[in-house]
Amino acid sequence: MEQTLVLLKPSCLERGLVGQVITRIQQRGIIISGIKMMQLDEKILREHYAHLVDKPFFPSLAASMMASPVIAMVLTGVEIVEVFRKMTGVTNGRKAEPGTLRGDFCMSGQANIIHASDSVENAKIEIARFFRPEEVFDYIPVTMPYIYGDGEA
Ligand code: FUP
Repeated sequence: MEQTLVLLKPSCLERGLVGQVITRIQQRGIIISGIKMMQLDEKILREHYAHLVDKPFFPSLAASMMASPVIAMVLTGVEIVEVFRKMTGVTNGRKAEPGTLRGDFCMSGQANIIHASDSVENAKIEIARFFRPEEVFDYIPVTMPYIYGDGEA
């Protein structure tokens, strides 16, 4: 099965939304394979947002990501990268569809509560950036036959 890297941003923690986001993840049938709280620093953010370091908003983006700890997660599922990007919604919460996490829980393009890997290739890189191998648990819930049909997973 595929894996993706998710960060619950300071805007998620500070607003007390962690439980609701994790509930949505679990009620969809997505497996949480790794989860921990981390304080991010400039070094890891310059790597994580390498495609944005030259943008004028990068200093405020970095500050917003360091304002409190974040919750990092590795999520597992069939086609999870695509499934979870859809659940996340577009970057700007004001434009995100209702029913998505951003569309239901935020009003901002920066304080947009959550990060999710945008491709299978980037997910592998991001998981290795945020998690040591022993922090990602290789277990299959006993409910698997009720989450996926025969031959799907
Ligand atoms: P996404 O993959 O939806 O998280 O979007 P991007 O990788 O394009 O952007 C990463 C983060 O940069 C966003 F979550 C918020 C921040 N950002 C800003 O702060 N201002 C902008 O104009 C665009 C993005």
